[in-house]
Amino acid sequence: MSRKPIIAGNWKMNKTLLEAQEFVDAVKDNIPSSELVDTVIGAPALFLAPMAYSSRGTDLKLSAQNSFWENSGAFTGENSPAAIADLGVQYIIIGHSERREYFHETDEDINKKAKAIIANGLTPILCCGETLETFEAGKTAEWVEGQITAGLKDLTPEQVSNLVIAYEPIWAIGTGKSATSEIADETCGVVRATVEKLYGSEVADKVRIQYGGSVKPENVDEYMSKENIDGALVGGASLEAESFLALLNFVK
Ligand code: G2H
Repeated sequence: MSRKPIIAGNWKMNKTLLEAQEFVDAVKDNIPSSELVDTVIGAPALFLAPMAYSSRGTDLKLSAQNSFWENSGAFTGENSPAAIADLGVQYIIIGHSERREYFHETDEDINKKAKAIIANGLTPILCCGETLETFEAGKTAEWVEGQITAGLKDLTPEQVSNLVIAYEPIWAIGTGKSATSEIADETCGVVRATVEKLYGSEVADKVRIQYGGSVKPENVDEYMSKENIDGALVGGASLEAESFLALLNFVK
C-alpha cells in the first residue's frame, strides 16, 4: 500500500500576520502537486482566515494547532472546530506534547477533540511521544501504545484510516537532538502495530504516520526513506519559506 506523504509545518506561537502572509506568498506556487504530497502549514488560529484566503486554489493546505471539542457555547478563549472548518482549513493538530505539558491536556480530552474534528469533516493530526525518562527506561512502546489506544477510543475503522498520527519523542523536540531514523521508524512501527491490533491490517496500512522532532532539510530524506514514516511534523525548520520548501525536495 502506498501512502501519500504529508509534510506539515507547526509554527507554534510564532510570526505576525504580515510574516504569515509573506510566507504564504513565497511558498504557495512553489510546492509540489498535492497529488504527490500533502503540504500543510499549522499556523496560529489568528492567521488561518487570511491565510486560507490567500492560499485558495493552490496546493497549500492549512492546519490549526488545537481546537475545542464543542462547536459552540460558553467556553471563553477556545476555538470551535466547526468555525475552523468553515474557514477552509483541512487539519487540526491535537495532543502535541506542549499542549499536554503546559495546558494539562489528557488522552481523554484529545479523544473528544479527535471526534469533534472528524465530525466537522477535518483530519486530526494526533500527536504522541514519550519523555526522555520513559525512553531511557525502555518503555517507549508501552507508552505510545497507551496514548494511541486512548486517543482513538470509539473511532470507527474508516475514521482511523483517514487520520494522521505524529510520533514526536519529547526529548527530540526543538532540542536539535533528533531521534535516529531507525528509532523513529521503530516507534512509528509501534504506532502502526497498535492501529493494527485495534482495527486490523487494512486500516493500519492506510493510516499515515509522521515523525516529528528536529526534522530539517538535511535529515528529511533519511526519515522519508523509512517504511513506517509517511511524513514529518516540523517546527523550527518550517518557519522560513526557503527551509520549508527545501523539506519538500524529497518529492521527485
Ligand atoms: C516538534 C516539532 C514540531 P521541532 O514539536 O511539532 O518541532 O521540529 O522544532 O522539533
